[in-house]
Amino acid sequence: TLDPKTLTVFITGATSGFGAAAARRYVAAGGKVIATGRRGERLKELQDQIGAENCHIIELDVRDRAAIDAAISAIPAPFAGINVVLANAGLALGLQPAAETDITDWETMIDTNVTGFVYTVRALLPGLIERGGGHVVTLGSVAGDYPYPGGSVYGATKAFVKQFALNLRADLQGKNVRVTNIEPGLTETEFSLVRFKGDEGQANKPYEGTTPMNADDIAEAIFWSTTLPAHVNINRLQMMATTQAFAPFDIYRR
Ligand code: NDP
Ligand code: 8X3
Repeated sequence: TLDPKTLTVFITGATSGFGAAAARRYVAAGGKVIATGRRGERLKELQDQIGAENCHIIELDVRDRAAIDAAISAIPAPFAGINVVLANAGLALGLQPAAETDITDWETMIDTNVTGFVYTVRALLPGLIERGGGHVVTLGSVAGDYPYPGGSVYGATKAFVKQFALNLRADLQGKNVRVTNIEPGLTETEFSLVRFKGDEGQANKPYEGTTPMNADDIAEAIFWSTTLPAHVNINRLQMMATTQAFAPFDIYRR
């Protein structure tokens, strides 16, 4: 397997959930991380917990392309050898039927999960190739494969992420850059709190009476995929809570 001590991981969305858990996982194994996100105080807390020696932090909104470029060009030497990009920042907003949705929620999801996502990958990819290879890990979702009511734009952004990751892989043939799309289902993080705009009652509902996955479960899968022997590429990894499965087609009857 690949020695995690050789890894420098650029993480978007490291202030919470999967990104924060992944930062902890890599540093615990001796790797280095560049933890980014909009909430600077959260980044500072993370850095205080896991140590500044192996965790560089950058306050960053992925929707701001100039800020991403500036941040990358200012990365200090000990963190300059980025060889894993964890393009994780993303969100769902709302669960209303399409005709009733707030159009600005759709805009925010597209701007973050699609536009900010491609800004991140595009900005970091040339460096990975120049340094001889690496790994791009993207955060898709079961929502990118399975439709559900109210999931119109969120699911579509995750279908975009999936197809982008597959196309990237085709494009990177011979460049020694691995690409993995992690596709989780029900996982308890701040995801639901964000989706329901801070309404804790609504946010807790998806997890009530069941055992969802947690951020560490997903971080472990991310870590595993990036520490496999260099000749192995996980293309897509779909994960669900054991308590989550499939439902039959929904037939409308008069
Ligand atoms: P959280 O809400 O816990 O974390 C989301 C992270 O994304 C935060 O660190 C947040 O940081 C960051 N983020 C959001 N918008 C921006 C932005 N504009 N610029 C920079 N960072 C941003 O959710 P999860 O950890 O659960 O979600 C992580 C990813 O996994 C997302 O892409 C999500 O769609 C996906 N996913 C989640 C699932 C789940 O059930 N939890 C299942 C499948 C996929 P900040 O607000 O500080 O900027
Ligand atoms: C998050 C999982 O089912 O809430 O991507 O869309 S779901």
